[in-house]
Amino acid sequence: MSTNPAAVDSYWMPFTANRDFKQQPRIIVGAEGHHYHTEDGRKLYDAFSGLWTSGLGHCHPRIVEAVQRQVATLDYSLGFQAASDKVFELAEKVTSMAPDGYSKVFFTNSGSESADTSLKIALGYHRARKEGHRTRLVGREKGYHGVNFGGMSVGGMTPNRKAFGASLLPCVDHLQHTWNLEHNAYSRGQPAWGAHFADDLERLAALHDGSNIAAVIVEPVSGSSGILPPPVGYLERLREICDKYGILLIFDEVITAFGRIGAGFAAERFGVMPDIINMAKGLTNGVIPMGAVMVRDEIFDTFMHGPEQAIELFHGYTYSGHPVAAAAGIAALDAYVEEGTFEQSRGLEQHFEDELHSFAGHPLVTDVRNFGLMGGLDLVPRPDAMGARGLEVHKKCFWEEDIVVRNGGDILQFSPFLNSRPEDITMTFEKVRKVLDHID
Ligand code: PXG
Ligand code: PLP
Repeated sequence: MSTNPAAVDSYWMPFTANRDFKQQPRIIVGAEGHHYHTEDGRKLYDAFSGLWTSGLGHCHPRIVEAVQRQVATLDYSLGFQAASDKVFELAEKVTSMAPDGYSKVFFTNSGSESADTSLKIALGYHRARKEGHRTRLVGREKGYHGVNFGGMSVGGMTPNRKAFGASLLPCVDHLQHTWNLEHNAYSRGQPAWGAHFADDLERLAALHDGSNIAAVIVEPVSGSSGILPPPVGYLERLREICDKYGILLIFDEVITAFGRIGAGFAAERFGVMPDIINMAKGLTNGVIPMGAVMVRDEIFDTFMHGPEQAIELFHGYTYSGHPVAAAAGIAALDAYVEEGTFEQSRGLEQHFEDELHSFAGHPLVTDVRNFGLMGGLDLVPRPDAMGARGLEVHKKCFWEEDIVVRNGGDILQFSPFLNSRPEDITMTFEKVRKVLDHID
């Protein structure tokens, strides 16, 4: 059976070449474990585990059952001034999984909403401390914090910004990105060179005075812009400079949280504690949309002033703490712990790294980067057709090799399941090699 053309035509797809797609639509009708089912009856291996979302695999029985039970018990509950039992239970599970010192979590519905929420919390925190002059927000080139106005403004991916240029938030600066081919091409894991890129924050503190900067937001490992692990010592240095000037440090862990880099959070893996941690995706294993913003105790406490009956944070979404999402989150977090998922993910890292780096020296590949179970392969762009080669690899993988490989322009991105079989990681790269060996 195939979706009727009028239906295909009606949908304006996100981050998609719509006209190209509609010539030969790639439509998925089912999923199970590590595979998707297509409407033409094929089974595809999912080498991107959703969109970084579904580390435990698709239709995980425990999560499916929890969602089915919850939707029949409490389909929706208001979340303002009253809330479902499930969201409190999830809050405790999230904070228990976190390093010490983060005991409060706010719920959103996506990573983009988490970005905007975290920036608002940072501004509100400073104002509550009578430092309302701290209004500047600092992101980083090549950063991705979603598509809402706050996240887009602090984000640093040119295509996501340029069409909306005049409408970005004011009072935003960007640190330099840390990618450097000359020094760090084909690094395995964290590059040894580049901690000094963090000193770019000193430049901004000198320009504006550090006392006017509210927060710095970075992905501990950049994902969307092509997997950029932090140089050794970089995050530590950023933390030190933030402390020196009283600037809040926000880690956007929408991709890195929940096992993608072999720990509950990147903060734990790197041993660098930010003030605020954003998450989404793996929080529910992608099953129901949900995001969250977790803060250090002191940030929450700072808001808890004034009359007790007064609202402390004028912020929230209709679906903040949705009971069905919360039920999915509880089941996902229980599965991570009981199945030893983070340890399993960590155990796959070396094999994944070795397979990925076997592309060093391929004539179409210019750089290879990895950290945890995040991997990027840079392809040589076709002259005058940026992104065309990457998209062709995605399409050939889909139609000819029965695997889903994600391309961000000419960068191929890999996000294997946290519970992958090593032979499936090998199989993924064999298929990618076959495609790369046969395209121009
Ligand atoms: N922050 C980070 C670090 C992200 O990776 C978001 C915020 C936004 O989350 P939402 O849920 O609003 O999409 C993200 C999302 C890719 C890819 O191909 C990455 C994301 C989304 C879709 C594709 O790398 N990251
Ligand atoms: N627009 C209107 C007119 C609304 O009433 C609301 C919420 O009540 C929103 C936007 C925000 O929607 P959400 O809370 O789902 O983000």
